Amino acid sequence: MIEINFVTSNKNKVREFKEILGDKVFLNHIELEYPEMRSDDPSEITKVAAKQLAEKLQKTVICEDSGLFIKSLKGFPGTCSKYIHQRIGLQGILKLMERIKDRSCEYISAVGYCEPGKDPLAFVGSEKGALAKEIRGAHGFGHDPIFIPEGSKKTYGEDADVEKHKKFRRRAVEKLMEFLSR
Ligand code: ITT
Repeated sequence: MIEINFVTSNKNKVREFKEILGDKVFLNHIELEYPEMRSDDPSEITKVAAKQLAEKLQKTVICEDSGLFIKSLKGFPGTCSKYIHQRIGLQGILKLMERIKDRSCEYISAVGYCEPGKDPLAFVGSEKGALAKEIRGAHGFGHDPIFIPEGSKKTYGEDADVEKHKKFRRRAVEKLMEFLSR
């Protein structure tokens, strides 16, 4: 069985990774907050973090940087998603979008991977969608109650099986699995 050390402070991410990986993988959660560099590119952020964590812990690790990129706001909040979510929340984002017609957005997950002494890698998954006009549903976490994935009328917050259906994280984690099973 493959064993993976996942460094994250976010328990929701652990739950979703477990759902995607099923019983093929033992996911060892290392609960740790770590500093992230400033960049617009989630791959760059997660690679730098994975390298630092692998050297610090002397373990092969994965970590993840994810975020909501709103087209009409030129990609905001993007890699600042956590900070903005803590400061202005979902209502704050809806307010910023009040008179804006184009509500298209994208969710991106970049999974960083690094073995001690080696160069880091990143596996990226994304999913297009639209911002809801109001908060809908309480499933999932973070931006799920305002993100309507392409092809659906419901937000992820309205989907009781959101962990099974969320595509951006699944796409990134499946690329990681492909690499690990090579
Ligand atoms: P780490 O310790 O893994 O960094 P974090 O919560 O700080 O955990 P990020 O830096 O990737 O993670 O922050 C992204 C923010 O975007 C996060 O705080 C959530 O509010 C939101 N987010 C991440 N994944 C999400 C998802 O699947 N659905 C909705 N919102 C999500």
